[in-house]
Amino acid sequence: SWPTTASRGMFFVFEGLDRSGKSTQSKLLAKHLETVGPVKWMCFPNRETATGMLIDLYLRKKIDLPDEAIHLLFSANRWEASRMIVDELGRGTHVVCDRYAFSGVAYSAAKGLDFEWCRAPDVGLPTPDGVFYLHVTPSEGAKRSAFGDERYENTAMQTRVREEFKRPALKERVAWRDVDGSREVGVIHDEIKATVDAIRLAEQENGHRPIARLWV
Ligand code: 2DT
Ligand code: MG
Repeated sequence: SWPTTASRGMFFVFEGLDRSGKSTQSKLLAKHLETVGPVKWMCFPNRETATGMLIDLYLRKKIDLPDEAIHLLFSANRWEASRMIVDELGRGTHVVCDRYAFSGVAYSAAKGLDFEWCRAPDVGLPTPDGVFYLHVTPSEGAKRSAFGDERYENTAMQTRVREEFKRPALKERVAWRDVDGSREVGVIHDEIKATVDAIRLAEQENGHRPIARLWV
């Protein structure tokens, strides 16, 4: 595990398909946590870094890359931020993140890459204290605004990714929570807020656990 101080921040991740409400809910949770302390909101891919610029070009279909190569870039994009995440948590800052390694594995495996091969490069990253997987039914998803033009934004791909997100190996030693994302924004937020506040209270009472390494 990563070395930490006695009172570290908590690390929460939002996962799900495109248009599942991750950005909305992660920003609402960040706002809620700001009432108790410093918060850093982040998202993956982070398109601003060196690897992120290549990922952005790939997603906007400006460049092509082999499936294996783009998979490793997505992982490298997280490793670029891993030290910062650990440092922020160590300083007592809560970290809220829109997508993480779970998207990394689910999207690449949905393209046909071997599941265990996909998981390997992300093994050892900081493990979140909670993952909220926002799921919407295909029919609810279809009701939401139309897909954009980026790679993966089509029904066939989303259907395959949905299946990959169900794999138990994705959730091994991970505090994974399925959240019904078909409901109203405020209802979903209240449920997540209650869960997060319970996790925070338990951590305060039992003493903070060190930050574990993902899938180790
Ligand atoms: P956004 O629409 O959230 O910007 O994501 N993706 C994401 C991967 O294929 N691998 C990853 O590791 C991550 C983090 C999901 C852009 C797309 O990139 C996909 C949708
Ligand atoms: Mg998108």
